[in-house]
Amino acid sequence: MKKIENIKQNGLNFSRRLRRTPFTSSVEKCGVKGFSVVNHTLLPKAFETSIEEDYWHLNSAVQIWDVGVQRQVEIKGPDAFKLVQFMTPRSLKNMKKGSCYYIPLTDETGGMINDPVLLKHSDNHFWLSIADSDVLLWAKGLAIGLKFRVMISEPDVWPLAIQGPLATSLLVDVFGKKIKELKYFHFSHFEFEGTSQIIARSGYSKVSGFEIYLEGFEYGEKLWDLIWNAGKKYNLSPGCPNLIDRIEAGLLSFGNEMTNQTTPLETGLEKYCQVNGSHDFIGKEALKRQKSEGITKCIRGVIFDGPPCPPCAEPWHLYSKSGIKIGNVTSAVFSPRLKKNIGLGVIKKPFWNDGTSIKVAVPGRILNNGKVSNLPFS
Ligand code: THG
Repeated sequence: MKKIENIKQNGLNFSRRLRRTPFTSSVEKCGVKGFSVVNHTLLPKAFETSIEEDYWHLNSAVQIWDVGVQRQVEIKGPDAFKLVQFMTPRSLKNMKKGSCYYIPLTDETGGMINDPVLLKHSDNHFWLSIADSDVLLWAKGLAIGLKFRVMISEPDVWPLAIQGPLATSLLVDVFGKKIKELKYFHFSHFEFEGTSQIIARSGYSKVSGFEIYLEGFEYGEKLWDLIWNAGKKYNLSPGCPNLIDRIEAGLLSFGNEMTNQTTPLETGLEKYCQVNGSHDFIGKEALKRQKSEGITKCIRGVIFDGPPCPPCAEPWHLYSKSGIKIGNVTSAVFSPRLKKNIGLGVIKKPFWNDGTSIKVAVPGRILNNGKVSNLPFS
């Protein structure tokens, strides 16, 4: 019988629903070892090197990350500001054109819908650079229901992150000295192949870096190759958001640390919320109530003993010293810098204070001793 060649028995079964990015062919050439799926799009998860080697490299050189999964939801039109403001507890009143804001989006119960980076092009033109949930549908539903005059779409825009201490030197070589003038969480326009492209100083990492919002799928390979070749002298390597770096930095991942069952007050994102401010937003009543009553659980760091832990694919139970169930770990990794396992998770009041002794139920192990930590891990 003829062998069917195009069905892979292990791993992801690719189809058109799992969208490729303009950089997928390039990461395949670099020997990508696996993908995750975010926003129905492929996210490289590993290359030849270990996550620990990647972590040290990210902290000492520069990496190129295909983060095309960070899809944009474009909101344009006379009511664009009104709609975006109505979607978030964060006040956008003082937001300037050319700046980026990290904003929680909430539903009517105060639960998180997403935690995008918002880019302001003008008063009537915004991009939401989203984490893993269908914000396009939520925004369209709201706009239709509220009869707002906006056009909402997913533009042909694909972020490519350049992260690491040598990122500035590399991008100065490619795009010129103007790169140095970019302030953190601000963006500007840069020329590439006769097109104008947006570059921001930002990224899903605690090291410094940039994100190029490539507009035009067809330019993907050209842009990758240009940076790849210029990067040789900086020891550039292919990479992806690094779990050790992300957990150490306390950067949250929507779908892991938070879902629509968690409010921004419970995720440590209160500094991005003006719950009692003058602007109206979806979930305001619920969040005002929660703020006045006080939260009973919150996302915290945990540090725990034992050999390097396996990946946290399902919540691991957390117990108090006396054996009470007090929460769950939702992301965890061994930190080679702290020489301990570290994780992020939801912990109930009053067990959430820095230094509180806890026990972590890592699958297949005796309970590991640990303690609660402030974020970011120091
Ligand atoms: N970049 C872009 N889009 C994104 C992400 C990104 N979309 C999905 C996901 N990441 C959204 N989540 C985050 C989480 C944290 C940060 C950015 C996006 C972040 N936070 C900084 C911090 O916590 O130190 C500062 C935020 C601020 O001061 O406003 O960078 O990475 N394009």
